[in-house]
Amino acid sequence: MERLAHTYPEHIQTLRQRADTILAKQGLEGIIIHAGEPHRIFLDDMDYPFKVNPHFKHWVPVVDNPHCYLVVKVGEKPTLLFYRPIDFWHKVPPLPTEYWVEQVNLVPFERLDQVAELLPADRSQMAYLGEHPQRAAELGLNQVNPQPLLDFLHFHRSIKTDYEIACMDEANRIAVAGHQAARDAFLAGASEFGIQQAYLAATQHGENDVPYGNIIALNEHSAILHYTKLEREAPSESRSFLIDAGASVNGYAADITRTYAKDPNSRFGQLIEAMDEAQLAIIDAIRPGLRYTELHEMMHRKVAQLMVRFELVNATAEQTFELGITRAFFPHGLGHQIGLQVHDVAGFMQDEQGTHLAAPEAYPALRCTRILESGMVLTIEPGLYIIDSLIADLSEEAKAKLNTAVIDELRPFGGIRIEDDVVVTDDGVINLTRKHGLA
Ligand SMILES: [Mn+2]
Repeated sequence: MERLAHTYPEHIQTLRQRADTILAKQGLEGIIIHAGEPHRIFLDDMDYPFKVNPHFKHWVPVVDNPHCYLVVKVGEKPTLLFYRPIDFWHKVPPLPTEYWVEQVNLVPFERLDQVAELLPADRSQMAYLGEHPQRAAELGLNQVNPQPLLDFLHFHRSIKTDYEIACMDEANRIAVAGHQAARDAFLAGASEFGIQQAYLAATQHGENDVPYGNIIALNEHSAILHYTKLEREAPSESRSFLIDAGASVNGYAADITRTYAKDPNSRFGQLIEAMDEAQLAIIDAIRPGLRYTELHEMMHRKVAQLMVRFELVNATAEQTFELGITRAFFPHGLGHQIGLQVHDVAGFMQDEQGTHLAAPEAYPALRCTRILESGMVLTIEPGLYIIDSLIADLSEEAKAKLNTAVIDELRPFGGIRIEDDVVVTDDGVINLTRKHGLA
C-alpha cells in the first residue's frame, strides 16, 4: 500500500493535466463528476449492488459511497463532496484520512439538499459526468456527458499511471492467491460452487467485490464461454477445470484465467501446456507500435499449429487457418484493455477525437484494434474449445478436414483458456499475473 501512497500524487497531477487540456479545448470551466446513486429493484425496497461511475473512481479510491461529487476546475485542486448522512440504518462511511485526501479539498456533507449550495455557484460552463441526467438538470448543469470530453478522457485513460499499475499489480497478487486455492479445491474434488467459495475466501472478496462474475467450470462446462451458473454438486469425475476470476483494488481489476487437467499427461493436459507456451510467445512479441489486431491474427496461426500437432485436423496449419477452422475453436478476441473496467473503454479508439476502427470482419468478437503504447494494460487470453454449434457452421470443405475421433475425445474436457494481465513497456511487457507466481 505504500506504493499507492507514493504514486498517487503524480496520478492526480496527470489527471488534472488531462482535464485542463480538454476543458480549455472545449471552452469549459470544469467538470462535476457524480459518483452515482443506488438503483432500486423493481417493486422492492432494496437496491442492486452499487457500482460507482468509473470516472469518479479514476480520481479518488472511493468505490462504495453513492451521492458523492468531485468538482474539477481548471488549475485548481479538485473538491470532493463526501456524503456522510446521519443514518442509524446503514453504516456511514468514515471520513477518509488515507494517503490520497491531501490531494483534494475534502468537504463532508449530511443532506442531499446541500449539494446545490456546495457546488460552485456559477455552473453555466461546467459539464456533468455521470449517469443521472435528471440530477444534472436539477443542479442546473446542462452539458451532460459531452461526447468530445468523454472521447478525450477515454482515449487517454488507456495510458495507465504508475498508481493505476500498482493497483492492478496488487489486484493480481490477490487474484493469484485465489487461483491457487481454487486449483487445490479442484484437485480435492470440490464442486464448482465449492471452488468458488474457496476462491472468495482466499481473496477476501464477496461476490459483489469481484470485478466480474467468476467463471468456475468443470468438464464440458468450460466450453461455455460465459459460464456463471455454478453447480452445487461435484460431478462423479472432474476431468478438467477452467477458472476465469479476478480481484479488485481501489476499483481496478485483475482478470486471470487458468485451465487444469486432472491427468496432465492426457491429450487435453498436453494441449494446455502447449497453449501456455503459445500464450507466452504472444506476450513475448508485444512491443509498442504493434497493432493489437496483429497479435490476435498471430494467435490464430498458433492455434492452427496446435490443432495440427494435437491431431484435431487432417490438414496443414495454413489450410486450417485459411479455411477459418480456428475461428470455430477460438471464437473470442485475444484480449482487451483492463483498468477501471474489466473490459476497459477505448479499445477501438484511434485518437483523442474518438475515431473508431472496428474489429476486422473475420474477428467480430475482438475488443481492441489499438496500436500498442507504453503504459497500456491488456489481457492476453487465447483459448481453444469444442463448441459443436460453431463446428456445425463451418463450410463442408472445412468440416472434411476435422478429425472427429480426436474432437470426440476432447469434448468431455470442454475447453482451454489462459489469461494474463500485462503492462506494455518501452521494450516489452511486465506480466502482472506471472510475477506473483501463478504458473
Ligand atoms: Mn478477460
